[in-house]
Amino acid sequence: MAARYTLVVGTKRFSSWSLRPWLALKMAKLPFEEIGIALRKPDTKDQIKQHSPSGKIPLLKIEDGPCVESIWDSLAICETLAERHPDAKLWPADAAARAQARCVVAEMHSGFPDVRSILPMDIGARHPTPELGDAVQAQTARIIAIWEAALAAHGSGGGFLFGNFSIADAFYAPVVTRFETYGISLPERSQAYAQQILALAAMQEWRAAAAAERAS
Ligand SMILES: N[C@@H](CCC(=O)N[C@@H](CS)C(=O)NCC(=O)O)C(=O)O
Repeated sequence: MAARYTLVVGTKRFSSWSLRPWLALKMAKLPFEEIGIALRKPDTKDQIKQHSPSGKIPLLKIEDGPCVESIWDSLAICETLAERHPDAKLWPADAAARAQARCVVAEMHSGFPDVRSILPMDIGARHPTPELGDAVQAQTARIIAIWEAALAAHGSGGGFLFGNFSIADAFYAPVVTRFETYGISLPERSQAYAQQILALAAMQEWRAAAAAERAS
């Protein structure tokens, strides 16, 4: 029997970290259940602690026969899915492309702090472009350089960063929405890539759920 997956996610409007594994699961067509936790509430910490030893979400619960395990980091979840489902090709098949994809995912996972804080994810919303200091401008330029280089080398094979959808796209999808929300202009190829990500049925599903949260 297939393992049962439950993904614990935060408020869809804000939780950029949650969007990554959620999108990877959807794009890999892996069925899963969801537990949603409202962020920025007085009881958020307590709610998260009921699931996650790190006090952070997302977290993937895997129930496989008698074994139950929890994976509590967005990259660890994506790596675990790639390992358990090689047919989903969540990493590029080519070793050199895979190494590059891992580099850009690592950059996203551990970097761009000013983009995160000055351009927080607010999916579907439009806000005036804030004052972009030197750090945000440098980090934005680096993200665009990553996209341009990956798309130039691999994009013709499917329009994603490494051709077909990969974990790299899952990791940069929240940034795509930040650039849309704050009106950050992109070169043509990156703009086409951003549009392709935003048009994914899964992204629209997440966005609709975020809009429903906002209305409730
Ligand atoms: N490195 C973690 C970071 C996850 C993270 O920072 N999650 C935020 C929500 S998006 C969180 O759980 N914050 C706790 C809180 O809001 O109390 C990952 O990649 O999953």
